Amino acid sequence: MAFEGLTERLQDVFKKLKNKGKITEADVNSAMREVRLALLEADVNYKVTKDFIGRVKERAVGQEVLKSITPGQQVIKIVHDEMKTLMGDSNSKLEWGTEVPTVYLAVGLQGAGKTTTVAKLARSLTKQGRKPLLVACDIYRPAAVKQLQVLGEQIQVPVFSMEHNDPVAIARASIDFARENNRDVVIVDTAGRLHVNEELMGELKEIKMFLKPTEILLVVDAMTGQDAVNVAEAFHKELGLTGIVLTKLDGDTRGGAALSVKAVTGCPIKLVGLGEKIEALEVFFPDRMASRILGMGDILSLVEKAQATFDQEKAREMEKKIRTQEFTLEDFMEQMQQVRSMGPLEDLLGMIPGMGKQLKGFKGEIDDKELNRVEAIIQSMTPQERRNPSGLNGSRKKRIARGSGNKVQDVNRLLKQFEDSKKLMKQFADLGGKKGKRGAMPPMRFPF
Ligand SMILES: Nc1nc2c(ncn2[C@@H]2O[C@H](COP(=O)(O)OP(=O)(O)OP(=O)(O)O)[C@@H](O)[C@H]2O)c(=O)[nH]1
Ligand SMILES: [Mg+2]
Repeated sequence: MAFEGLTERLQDVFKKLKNKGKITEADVNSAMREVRLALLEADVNYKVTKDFIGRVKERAVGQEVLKSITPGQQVIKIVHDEMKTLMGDSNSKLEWGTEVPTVYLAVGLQGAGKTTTVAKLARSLTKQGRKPLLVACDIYRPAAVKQLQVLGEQIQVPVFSMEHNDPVAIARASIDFARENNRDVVIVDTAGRLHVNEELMGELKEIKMFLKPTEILLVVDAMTGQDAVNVAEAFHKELGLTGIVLTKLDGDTRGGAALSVKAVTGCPIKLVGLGEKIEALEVFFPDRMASRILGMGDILSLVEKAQATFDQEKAREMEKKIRTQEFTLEDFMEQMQQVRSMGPLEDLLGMIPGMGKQLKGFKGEIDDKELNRVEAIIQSMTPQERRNPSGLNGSRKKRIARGSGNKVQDVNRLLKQFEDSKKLMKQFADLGGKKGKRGAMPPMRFPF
């Protein structure tokens, strides 16, 4: 999980505050000194930190906070609010242009994640029913066009490229191509450079002039901390960015870029990259990010992730099976695999309030071991046995245990858990049906 160092330190500070019935101005000051150090250590910009602490203190030492019944909680809430404001007051959605096609331009330094990001974005827009066209304007790195083509193929989005031409000409031609081929959004991938330089800016300005992009998105690597912030400042000055995409947040243990870049540049973070996989792109929500940083979890993102992953059609089918008690071990396994495809369990659990800290120690173990075991057991059964597990006798159980490298007790435990969750799900399904809320997926109990 990203930002764990910062989260832990802040939680320690808050624990002290929460444990106090009464809080004095001195308590607030000493807590804020610690928060300040934690932020600086997380590589948050010095001035941003200073202003932030100033605002929190000003609000926290007010009478109504210190005299309230839960002063600790109030202070934490102020920190949360201010942290949210620091990252942007609301989430900034990508805009649509007034003309078709809408144009998005991705810019940034070498290796920041531009090409990956444009492909992720194209995939996500496709899912929303849009028809994107990817445009390969990186003509400098030999394999760059190929890289985009491979990604385009993977997500079934056309890629526009031209050999022996300059980026500006390619960009211009791509608009005609998009119109002729009914593509309503053009996403342009550009070349990176090692540093901000005139050559790069000149080229990008020219592309900007011809394309008049609705969004100019700077892609920066969150792991580079304050360097990312400096890069953003330079690009914003030259190009007038509309948004920032923070990539590699999955590997960012500190959080300095996420917390500083909006405050320093005035330009909002619009998207975040959370992994190398094509689906690892999320809309940036300042309030949810603040909650995550403060270790309050991120339930909303979790719910959305679940909705995006679960196949609605399948969910309805399952619900029907549950109602009619036709739910089998095969379905049970399928559901489990769906949850698995949402990403590492550790990440998911980290989004649940209060879980972040408890997860320390069993990183990556909980999910795979236990789920693998359950899958192995179910896979060792015949299709008939999976459909009717109550008919399993001792010798069959022994066979299944041996076949999956488990003990008979493990098989029994799984069967009991399956029956329990079947009952539980039936209750929920009936409840939902009575209230007339159909199609809602009943909660699922997992064997751990
Ligand atoms: N972990 C992680 N890796 C990422 C993320 N985004 C991109 N990457 C990786 O970063 C590396 C560089 O990504 P590219 O998309 O090729 O970067 P680029 O900005 O197009 O690079 P140039 O075209 O050379 O300027 C690749 O190995 C990506 O898989 C992310 O959000 N998380
Ligand atoms: Mg690239």
